[in-house]
Amino acid sequence: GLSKGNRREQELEDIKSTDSEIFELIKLEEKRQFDKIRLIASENYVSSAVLQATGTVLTNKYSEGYAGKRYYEGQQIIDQIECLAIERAKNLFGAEHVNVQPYSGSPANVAVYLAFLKPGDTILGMALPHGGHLTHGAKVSISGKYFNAESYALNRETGLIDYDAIREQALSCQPKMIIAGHSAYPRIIDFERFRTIADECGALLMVDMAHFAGLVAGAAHPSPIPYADVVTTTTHKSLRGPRGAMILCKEKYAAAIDKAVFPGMQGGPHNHTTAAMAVAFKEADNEDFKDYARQVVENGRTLAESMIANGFNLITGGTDNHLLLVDVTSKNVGGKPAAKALDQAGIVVNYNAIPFDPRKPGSPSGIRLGTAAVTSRGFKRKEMVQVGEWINAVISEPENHHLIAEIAADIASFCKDYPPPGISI
Ligand code: DSN
Repeated sequence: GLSKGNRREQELEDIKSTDSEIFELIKLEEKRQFDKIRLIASENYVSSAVLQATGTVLTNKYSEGYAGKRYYEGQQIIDQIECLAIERAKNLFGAEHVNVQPYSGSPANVAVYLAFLKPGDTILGMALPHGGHLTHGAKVSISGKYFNAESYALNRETGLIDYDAIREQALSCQPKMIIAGHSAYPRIIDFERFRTIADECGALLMVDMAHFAGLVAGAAHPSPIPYADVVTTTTHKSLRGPRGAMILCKEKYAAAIDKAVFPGMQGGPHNHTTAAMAVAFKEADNEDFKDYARQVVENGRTLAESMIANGFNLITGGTDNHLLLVDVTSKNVGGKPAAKALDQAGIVVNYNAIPFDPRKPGSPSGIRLGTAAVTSRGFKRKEMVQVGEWINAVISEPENHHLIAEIAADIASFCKDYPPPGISI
């Protein structure tokens, strides 16, 4: 509302007088986030409450260690904040133990490896070009350099996870750890099946639920918690919290995980982020958030229908979560030029490899779409159908600058009716 807008303006007044360049850039980024349809599958709009928590004096405090066992004095308040964040995360996800200190998803994943693996140990994760993450064993990442990283592919015909093939591969390479989870897989993962495979070859099971954590919290997606030894997640994607991460695990691994995060990987936690996480977990622990999570999935289905009706080829033929992977080459365009044209038109996506992509990673066949951010600004069926129409119009004529300018103007005007959380312009 208006009062929130005024409050935010007042907060930014000090930036304006101290550093007009950064002030202008922040305002421009606010406007960009307001005026454009953000379909980046890993992004969202946090609430004003989460935003405010990140901009507090909590950023001033060092607190290496854990509540009751810190290496600096003055932790009377910080201990309470971190404990609140942990308790809320435990309740929200039904986890036995939670560490909320990882700076982001990549350090969280590496902390898990540090807790359980030695350099050279074998890990088995989803291949990066098939939707896995860099830290699931990609050769350019520390996870691929320090460990013997084997990767599983998706099924060539269906684009789906091939559990029988993973089982065979696991029994043959005997990984110390199997990693489930993804950055670009549009379907639900069978965590129980992964558990069985891990048990059969004596591996630990880690699930990286970063993309779908909000759907798990909102009961719109199965939870990996009962099946995995360790679950990692960022907090800023579908979960709609601040940029950060956490590790959830069984109590028997609590000491190993905590030691790996601090002092293994990190120094002082970012307390302003921890507080904002606590706020986000409170926001996620109610019926409104369940409605949000259901709507994210519903919007994914609607967008998938609209894309298919417009002649696009969706990897796996659809989606069960917030994410769509679209092969745009049927429209005689590559993923990168498609993404660039969409951005100019006011629809922000990323170009993305598709499984067994015949094109190079720098210029792949696909684009990735996600519905978490637009659902936060109130998009439903009608809006998602319209988004599909716009995407088709742009990708059908990516060089038509006149058309793209017209669509950009239409989208900016359309977006005025859907103010996102945290931004008032
Ligand atoms: N960068 C995130 C994503 O876009 O999926 C994953 O790390």
